[in-house]
Amino acid sequence: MKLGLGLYKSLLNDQNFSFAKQAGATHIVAQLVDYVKGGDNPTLTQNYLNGWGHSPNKGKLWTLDELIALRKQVESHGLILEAIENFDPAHWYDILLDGPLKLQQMEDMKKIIRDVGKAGIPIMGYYFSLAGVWGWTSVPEGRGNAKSVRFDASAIDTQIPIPKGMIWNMTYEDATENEFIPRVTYEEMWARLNEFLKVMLPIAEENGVKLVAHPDDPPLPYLRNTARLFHTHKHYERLLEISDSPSNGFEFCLGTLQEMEEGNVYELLNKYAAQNKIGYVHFRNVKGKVPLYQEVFVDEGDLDMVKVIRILKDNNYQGVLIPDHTPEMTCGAPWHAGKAYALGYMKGVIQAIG
Ligand SMILES: [Mn+2]
Repeated sequence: MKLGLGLYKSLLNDQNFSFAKQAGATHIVAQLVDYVKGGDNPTLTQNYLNGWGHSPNKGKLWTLDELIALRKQVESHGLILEAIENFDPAHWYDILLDGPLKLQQMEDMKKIIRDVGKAGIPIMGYYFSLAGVWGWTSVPEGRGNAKSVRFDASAIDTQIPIPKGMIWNMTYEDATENEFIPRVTYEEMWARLNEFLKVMLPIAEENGVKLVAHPDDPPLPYLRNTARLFHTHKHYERLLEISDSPSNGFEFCLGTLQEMEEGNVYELLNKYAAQNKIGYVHFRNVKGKVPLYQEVFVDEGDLDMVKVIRILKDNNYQGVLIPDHTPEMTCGAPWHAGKAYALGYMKGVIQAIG
């Protein structure tokens, strides 16, 4: 098993590749969508109502040259670019919405997946969701008053509809105030995912790319009046019904899976690590479950992270673990300190269990 660091778009630079290397990471998971505020010092949202931001990339796909340049830059630091995490909502919104540009966007996505493969990047993480990550607040109520994410369904209206022009908690064109995405059922979402994967998995396989799905964060059956595909362990496992392609797999987010109402995360991890269905792991801990939970430091939550590493080792897991969003530590670089803390913990446990 390998240690990696996930970097937001605003952090994809030499300084942060050095930071990753210094903290013991060997791999990078890169995000190319700019959805986090704060640039060099990113911070997770405090105002969930406004969305993560705007994507200006409608019709502007990632190019093969850009992807290759990123891989080479990562490699120049002695690191490996393991994955790209998340498609740009401006590239595939009508696939998610079953809208009029769907066929064109399917062609665009084929090109992106081919180019990710041609660029020598083996994994593409994605999150097939309309509401996206939504409804959190970041509050200074973690250990030592660290700022960390809380979700409390009772404190918000979880079914506020999504304005047109927004998807996945980002706008891709001007949002229209009084027009909203109509209610979308689970069956409709499932049909959209099924169609998407039936087309993309053969392309992914041909180009040596694994497409791995993140579970729904927060894991509610409906959010913003739209169904969520992967809000329980059983629903998440259903992903594999679509295809047994080696390119079809999980972006295994421990925290999100622990937040779900039922199910045993260790059993799920053991089962799919054994089947080689895990592209990479989001290593995050949490206290509580939906409808109320708080993200916490890796060493203090409901999950036994030592047990997690042991399960991965027992299954000879060859993939990468990255810290997921972590509580922010009170200092000049809250995000970096939080990640360094998580990476140090992870490295220590891996060495001890080795
Ligand atoms: Mn995650």
